[in-house]
Amino acid sequence: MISNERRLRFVYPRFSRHADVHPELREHVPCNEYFGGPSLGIAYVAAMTPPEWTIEFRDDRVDDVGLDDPPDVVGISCFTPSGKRAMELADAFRARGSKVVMGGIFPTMRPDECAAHCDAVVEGEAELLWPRVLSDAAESRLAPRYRATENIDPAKLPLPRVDLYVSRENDRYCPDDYPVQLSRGCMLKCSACAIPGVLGRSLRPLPVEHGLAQIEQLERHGKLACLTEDTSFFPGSAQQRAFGELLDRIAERGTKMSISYVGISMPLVLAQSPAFFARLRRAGVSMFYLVGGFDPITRGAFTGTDPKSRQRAIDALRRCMDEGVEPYTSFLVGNDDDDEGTFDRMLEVADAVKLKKAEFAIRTPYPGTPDFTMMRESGRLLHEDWSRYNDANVVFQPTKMSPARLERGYVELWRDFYRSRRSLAAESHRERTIQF
Ligand code: B12
Ligand code: SF4
Repeated sequence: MISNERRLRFVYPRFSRHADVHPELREHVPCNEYFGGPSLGIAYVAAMTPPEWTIEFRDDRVDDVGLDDPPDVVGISCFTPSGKRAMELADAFRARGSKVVMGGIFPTMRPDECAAHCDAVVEGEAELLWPRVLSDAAESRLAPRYRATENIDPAKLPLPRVDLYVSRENDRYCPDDYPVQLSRGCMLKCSACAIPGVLGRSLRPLPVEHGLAQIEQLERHGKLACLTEDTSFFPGSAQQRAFGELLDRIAERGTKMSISYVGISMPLVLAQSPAFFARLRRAGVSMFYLVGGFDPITRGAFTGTDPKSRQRAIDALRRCMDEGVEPYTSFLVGNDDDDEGTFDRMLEVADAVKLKKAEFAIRTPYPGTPDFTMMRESGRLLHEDWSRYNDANVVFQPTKMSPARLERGYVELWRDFYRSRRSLAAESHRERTIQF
């Protein structure tokens, strides 16, 4: 029975990150560990919650999730790295009488698996479904599955309730920034990406006003915005025009910095015009979160057999520097054409351009992606322990080296890259903060 009080608690389950899996990174890397907020999933779903519900939020990475005080309904949001922990928490809350609803990337991709641990799974974009899920819960008639069959009109999206996230900050956990999304879904099918399967196969830009309102909301909390999706940059598209307009609106408001970094891929850096970089600078953007080795073009850059791609990677990095935007680069290792020489080739490129900060990630075939299907069908998955699907473990059989060699190469990349960058330790808090 749901109480008259109608207590709803959102839970963001914990997961292991690079340095949790490889604690030696804390010695090798002379930087602060960036400990970002949760994905915007809970913040958006919370904003669609009818007013008769009292909303609580617990971040399992930093909070007690409150098993001793079970609410009427628990809404758990997870992606693959936190999927296993999410199912454990779902079991624990159900055993204490709460109704448990799971949503997010992992439940969308593995609904049957999650359904065995909760009362209802919400698949896909949840905004339009959520009020019905809650009224069904209140009337004790929750269906086991809810699947999004239509996407919300971006013009009707409410502002995400990031106040819930900020409310859990403390001395140990206080992100400088929170994510801001400027689009939903994607029409491309990059082999390692789960987004088209979760948020839809059309790229839907959010109104410029909505992006700006998210940034201003964060400013009111004293926070910066990280714009993490490169889909805003698709050349010539409505997205790029909207993104340019957003930059201009930010610039018009004065000189205060409001964006910590902007996510982009190497090919998209090369596709931008000088005028676009000027707009970025006017809006105070001084850092990119640049992904290398993920997209089809730079995937060849470190294989030793594709000098054109290598040169394009160098050009992309130099372009950022020349245009005054620091490329904080995330290198992916473990692509099928990577061999034991890939690690050194990456370091050579990083050193050739005098790259200041980088992170390294192991290719991970996340469920629901074309990569996962290919690996599973060809018998290359080593296991399906989702807690180890987090870019810091090798969960598949590489083609040109052993799993152990790939993992060692990844740890050595962190060590060797930062060996010659110890002076970062003396830089400002912002300059020496990275994700690991
Ligand atoms: C922002 C972001 C980051 C930022 C900031 C992290 C942060 N503070 O969120 C940075 C760059 C630091 C980052 C890091 C990582 N990320 Co990230 N990140 C994203 C990104 C671009 C946006 C997340 C977001 O806010 N989405 C918007 C919300 C609205 O979408 P959503 O969560 O899916 O929510 C909707 C539905 O799923 C559902 N829903 C969600 N929760 C719930 C809960 C309930 C109860 C219900 C009913 C419904 C529901 O409704 C929501 C609204 O429609 C996504 C890609 C993407 N576009 O989603 C990748 C993504 C989530 N990241 C990913 C990964 C792997 C990571 C890392 C683990 C990589 C690594 N090892 O370094 C780290 C983890 C570090 C961390 N989080 O601390 C992968 C996840 C892969 C997977 N299949 O699980 C993604 C999908 C990228 C990709 N293209 O593959 N990330
Ligand atoms: S990686 Fe980016 S471009 Fe590729 S499918 Fe995902 S969201 Fe689209």
